[in-house]
Amino acid sequence: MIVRRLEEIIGTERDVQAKTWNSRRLLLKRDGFGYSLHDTRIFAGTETTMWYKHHIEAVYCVAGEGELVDHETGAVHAIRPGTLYVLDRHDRHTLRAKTELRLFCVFTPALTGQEVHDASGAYPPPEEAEAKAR
Ligand code: 9YT
Repeated sequence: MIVRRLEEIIGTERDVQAKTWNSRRLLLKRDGFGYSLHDTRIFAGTETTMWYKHHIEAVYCVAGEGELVDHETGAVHAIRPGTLYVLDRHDRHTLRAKTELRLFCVFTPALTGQEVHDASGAYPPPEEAEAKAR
């Protein structure tokens, strides 16, 4: 059994900072489950464009208000507590946070640790991230 608390992760290497977000990575590849689980904050007033070419991400909003733009269709979806979205087609998307968003995110395959977005908004493929983590 694994029991972990957010307070134990804050300020460690599992607490990853980017310009528009901060991700507390509760479960990573090395934990051995095939998925990673993150407690993510998206900062108020920011816009983040992402494109997970090598991962599927499921995102569940538990706090905050924002908007999700689907670049494939142009559709704009309201994000509020209780909203789930799944990027099951590696969809390019932009997340706008009106207020700070708190999102629980699950990635498959699991992230290895320190991934931050490249210029296209992607994370590297698992093999590449693994090589960097060594
Ligand atoms: C919602 C989203 O994709 N935010 C970017 C950070 C990502 N969730 C992560 O690495 O935890």
